[in-house]
Amino acid sequence: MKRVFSGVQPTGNLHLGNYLGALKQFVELQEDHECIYCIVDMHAITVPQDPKVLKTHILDVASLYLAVGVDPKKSIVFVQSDVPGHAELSWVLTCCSYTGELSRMTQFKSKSHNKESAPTGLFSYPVLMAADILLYDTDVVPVGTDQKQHIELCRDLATRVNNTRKKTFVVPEGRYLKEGARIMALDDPTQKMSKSAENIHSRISLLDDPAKIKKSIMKATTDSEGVIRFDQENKPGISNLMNIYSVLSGKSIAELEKEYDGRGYGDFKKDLVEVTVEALAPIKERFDEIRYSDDLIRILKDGAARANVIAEKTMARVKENFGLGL
Ligand code: AQP
Repeated sequence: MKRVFSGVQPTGNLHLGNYLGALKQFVELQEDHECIYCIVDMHAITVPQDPKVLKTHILDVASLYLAVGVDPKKSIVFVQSDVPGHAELSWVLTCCSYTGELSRMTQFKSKSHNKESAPTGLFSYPVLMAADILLYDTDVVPVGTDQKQHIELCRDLATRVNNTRKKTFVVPEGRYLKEGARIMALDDPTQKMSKSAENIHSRISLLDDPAKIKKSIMKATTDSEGVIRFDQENKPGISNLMNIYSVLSGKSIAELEKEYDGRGYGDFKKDLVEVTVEALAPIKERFDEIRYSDDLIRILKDGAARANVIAEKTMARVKENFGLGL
């Protein structure tokens, strides 16, 4: 069976982008793959975090994994900082990466705002991500298309090490969904939907109540043409809403264009509110059952122990091939 690894940062409540771009794939893949899903808390501290809030978000994200359908009987679910191999391998890979290639990462450029005071951790974030993946001899990494550049770097690092030392790593493949792979912000459809954006109406969080969902969708930026037609380049706002509608309802874009021919954005948005509320209701219900149950901590501890067994084997091989330790 091929091995799958992916993770999400506990930087806030997960939104539709995280769900449609990544989590939906997590659930599908666990049927015929050996899956390892991580809450990547060490990535979260690349920007300042309040420790109490971070702890809450770790448990929220873990509960949301389970609420959307990740099954701990089929998949390993754990918190990144509970397995020391992530930090250890990250340092080894840092020594194999070039400052030039890291400077070209678009996520670093957009998050650092070109400031000299940008944290070094933000700069080396993609190396830690490569370590997360390579630590588990991962074959497949399900992520949103925004992570393509980081996956390519991970492949480059693995290949570089394999070519200059003994074969050490499995070179993984990214797995991106065609539809819903990139969900854009509701207030600015040229930016991706993001957990940490200041405007809460830029995103639909999986735990939003119906009133908040309604407000965010009804306020969403569209255009002045008033025609429901998919055109990513010239009509990014309505195209983003159509994309969300299509993935949540299972209706194709062509079906939506036909159904809303001659109707206005108001009508379309009202229906999208209904579709979204309906899709998220069962997730919220399961989240409430799991979040404060004793099972949650047990599942995460058990997941960390299972992940650690695999990680230790990889680290022994890495140390051997790099000549580290006794
Ligand atoms: N807008 C998006 N559309 C599709 N997929 C997305 N992902 C994130 N945003 C979108 C995918 O979700 C997974 C987890 O992402 P992450 O939290 O680890 O990092 P991120 O990409 O930086 O997500 P955010 O929401 O934008 O977080 P912040 O605001 O903290 O930086 C990844 O697979 C990602 O592709």
